[in-house]
Amino acid sequence: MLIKEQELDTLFQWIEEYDTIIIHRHVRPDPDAVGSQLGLKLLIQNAYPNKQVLAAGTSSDSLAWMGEMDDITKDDYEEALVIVTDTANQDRVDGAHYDAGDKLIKIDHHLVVDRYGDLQIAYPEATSASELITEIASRSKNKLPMTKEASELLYAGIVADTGRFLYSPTPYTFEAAKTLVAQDIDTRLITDRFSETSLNEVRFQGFAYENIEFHDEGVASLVITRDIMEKYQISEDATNIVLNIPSTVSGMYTWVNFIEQEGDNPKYRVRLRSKGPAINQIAEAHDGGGHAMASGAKANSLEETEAIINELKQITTEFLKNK
Ligand SMILES: [Mn+2]
Repeated sequence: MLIKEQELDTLFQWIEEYDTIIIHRHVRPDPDAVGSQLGLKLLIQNAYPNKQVLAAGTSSDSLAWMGEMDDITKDDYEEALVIVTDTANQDRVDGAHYDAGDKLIKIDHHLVVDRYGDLQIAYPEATSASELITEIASRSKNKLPMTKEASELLYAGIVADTGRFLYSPTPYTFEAAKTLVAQDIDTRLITDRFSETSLNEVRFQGFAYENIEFHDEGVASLVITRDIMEKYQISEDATNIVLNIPSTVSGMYTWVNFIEQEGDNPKYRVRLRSKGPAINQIAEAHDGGGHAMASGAKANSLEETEAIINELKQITTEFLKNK
C-alpha cells in the first residue's frame, strides 16, 4: 500500500462531491496514460451512474481499442473536479482548460518535478499510474468497486509500463495485477495487443539493428530521421519499439534514441534509458526529466545530440569504474 490514507479520504470525498468529473492524461498517450484515464472513468461512472464523467485529450489511432475520448467544451469545467493521471508536469497535459475546473488532482508515478493541483497522489515507487488507480479502487471500501471493463484497461496500462512485468515490478505491482486478473479478464488477449507487430515495424527494427552505434564506453545511440520514419511508414510514437534493443547487448549500460522532429532545423526528441547509472540529470540538463533509468529530453541540434552521447559516456565510464 503506497498511498496515504489522508490522500485517499480527500480523493473519495471530492469524487463524491462533484457532479462533473473530467479526467486528463499526457500528450502522445501510451497505454498507461489511457488505461489509467479511462479505467478511472469507468470506475467512477460505475459507482456513480448519475455523474457526468468525461475523458479529455486527443484520440490516438493506435490506442483506439482502449476507448474513446469525449467532446468537451470550456463550459463543462465550471464546478467540475479535474483529475490528471500519468502526467509529471503541466506542460504535458493533453487538452486545454485542465486548470479551469473547481479543483485539480494529480495522480502520477513519475519523479515529482512539478507539484500541481490541490491534491497530489504522486508515487514514483509505483510502476504505472494504472497501478495507483487499482490501489485506489482496492482501498475505496467499495466506494469505487473494481469492474471487469476497468480491469482490462488498467491491466493493459501495467503491462505496458512494466514491459510485461520485466521492468522493476514490486509487490504492489503484483498485488494490483492480482486484483485485476481476479476480474476474470482475458490477459492473453491484452498481452497479444502488445506482441503483434506490423511488417513495417519489423523492417524498421531491421534498420535499427543495423544502425545502432555501440560505443566502447557501454553507451549505445541511434538517430531516427524523418526520412527513415517516412521510409518505413513508422509514426513517431511507434519508434519506441527499437528503444530497448541495446539493453539485450552485453556490456551496454546506457542508451539513447534521437527522434527528429518536423521543421527546418534539425531538432530531436530524446529518449534516454539505463540499466546502470541514473540518467535523469542528463535529461534535466537538456530540457527534460523523468525516472533514474528512463527519461526524456530535447536536443536542438546535431551538436547537442553529440553532447548528450558524451555525457552518457562520462557517467557510464564513471559507473563502470566504481562497479
Ligand atoms: Mn505511465
